[in-house]
Amino acid sequence: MAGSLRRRPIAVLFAVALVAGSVLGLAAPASAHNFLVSSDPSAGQTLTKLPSRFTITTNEGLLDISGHGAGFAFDIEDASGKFYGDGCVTVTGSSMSIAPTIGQAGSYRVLWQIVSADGHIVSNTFNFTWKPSTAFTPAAGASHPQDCGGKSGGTAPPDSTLGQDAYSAPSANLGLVLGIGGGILALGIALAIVLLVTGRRKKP
Ligand SMILES: [Cu+2]
Repeated sequence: MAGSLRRRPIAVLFAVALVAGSVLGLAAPASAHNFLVSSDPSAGQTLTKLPSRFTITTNEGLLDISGHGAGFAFDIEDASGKFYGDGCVTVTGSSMSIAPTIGQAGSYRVLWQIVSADGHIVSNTFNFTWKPSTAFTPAAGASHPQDCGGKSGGTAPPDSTLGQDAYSAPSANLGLVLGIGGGILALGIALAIVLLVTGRRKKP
């Protein structure tokens, strides 16, 4: 009798520790790199009219220490490898945008690079199709991405090691899944312990 009474607080502490651990596990993905949530144009979209800005929105606030987008890049590249726009990005909260400058109708690639809330650089690319529905004067492309007179990144490195960070979205989701899985597991263990302790107390 004295033995089971002594064991109970330990079991409760153990269960509390497990639940607390799983809650911390759930909180962990929130401090991971930013990841792309939406964009304009969106990946794979056929754009028929230019938006007021080309925009990329991530899951949380971006880190624009310089105040003029140092470390950020938002490049628009056509199928022949020409780049459009001055590379001057505006960072606002969780989004970055550029003035929409583009050439002739055709397929385009967006190369983007951001500085995450945690200071890490994340970059990736996606494609879209430009098919203007009304008469349009194409802008002249440049052979290299522009960097807004040295203020912005200008050279998003899609094939560099930095590009690996672009896969933070799946890993953050995996972290969330693991966190939820851990939470369910912890609750199961806590329930088993409670049943065990209750069962023991009923014994004569
Ligand atoms: Cu990070």
